[in-house]
Amino acid sequence: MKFDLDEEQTEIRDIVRRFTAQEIAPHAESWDELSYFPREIYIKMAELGLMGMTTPETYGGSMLGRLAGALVYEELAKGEMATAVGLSVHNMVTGSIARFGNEEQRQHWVSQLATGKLLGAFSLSEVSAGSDAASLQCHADRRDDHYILNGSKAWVTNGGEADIYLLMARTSNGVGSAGISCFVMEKGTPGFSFGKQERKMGLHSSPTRELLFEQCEIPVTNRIGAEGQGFKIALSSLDGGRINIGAVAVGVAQAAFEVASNYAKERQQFGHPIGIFQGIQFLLADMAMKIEASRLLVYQAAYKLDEGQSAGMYASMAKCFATDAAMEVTTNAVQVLGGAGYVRDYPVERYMRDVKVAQIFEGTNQIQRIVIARTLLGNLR
Ligand code: COS
Repeated sequence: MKFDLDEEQTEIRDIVRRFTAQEIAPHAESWDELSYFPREIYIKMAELGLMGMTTPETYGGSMLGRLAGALVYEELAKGEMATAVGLSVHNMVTGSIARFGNEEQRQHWVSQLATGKLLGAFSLSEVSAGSDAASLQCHADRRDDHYILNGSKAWVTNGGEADIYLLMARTSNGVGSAGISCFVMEKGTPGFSFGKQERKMGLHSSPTRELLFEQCEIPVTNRIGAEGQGFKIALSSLDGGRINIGAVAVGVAQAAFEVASNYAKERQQFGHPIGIFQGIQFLLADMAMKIEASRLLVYQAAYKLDEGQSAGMYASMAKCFATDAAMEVTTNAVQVLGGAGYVRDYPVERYMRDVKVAQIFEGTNQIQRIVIARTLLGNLR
């Protein structure tokens, strides 16, 4: 067992670190202030091979894999969480069509997504179906060679900006997960419009939008996988998405730690740098300890998924632990900076506002604990 990055992993990390320092970090504050979605950055990320990280090279992807992906998300999130999240969602869509789509669908969509010509969004949740995703109501009724879609979807990351929406809808009247199918919905399809843009606590440069469907016609050829397979496609895609979010949380937490520890070395009170006081030292020690533990859990889950091992529980552990830790770390970073941390002169208040949602999206941390417990104990009834 080795705990060091190999040469290729180190190179990927360093390339993305430089990219983040040059292209993202200098703009993070203004993007947040202006709620600006930096589409141009996605074109540049495509040039680095980041838009198809779990997509084979035949379809324009780089197939870097989950572990290298974790390094990428961590580095990006140190600069700005929103862009890292947008990229994660895009890769979830690209990877899922590559994995569950047929050859024609891969040729058509994956190649354009992986090369950055198209941007992807993932849409499972509805206003009345969040944690209980299998209760979703948006329905697609089959008519000959197409489906008619009616209903709405909620809280869609990249919503409005994305060209392609990987969408779960009910195709049978039955309740529960078995009646759900997966579709590719293209922006501009008649009957498909966007509802309200959410006004959020943080992650301002990541658009979160409602999708509305009224008698919207989708060709049967846009269905990914068999009828009834949609819920499994969604949850299996989320296994990877949850690891990405764990990695994003590690990046935000690391960035917060760095600001706090530098501040503790410089800020003078009572005639000393405040880092001399145990009240501050213990906060920083706990922050560093939890970041390291989070990183190891993320790497382990990513490794298992790369190796084709059963990774769902490990993905949930990584996501839950890393995002809870990041919330604590960013909150304590604000505490170390005191008044300077609460105002916008330093980025720690943004880190704290942004990372809160990581305990909520891609499955709340309560849902992650359910997944972990069910895996360990079985689905007790
Ligand atoms: N990969 C593939 N299939 C999976 C899976 C996974 N990770 N997890 C569950 N499944 C399958 C199950 O095996 C089951 O299949 P069978 O009926 O053939 O046995 C089916 O999916 C239904 O699973 P389950 O009975 O566990 O579904 P529940 O309705 O009880 O829901 C939870 C399980 C609560 C864990 C699920 O709804 C969930 O993760 N909710 C959170 C949703 C979420 O993350 N939303 C965020 C969206 S992105 S912002």
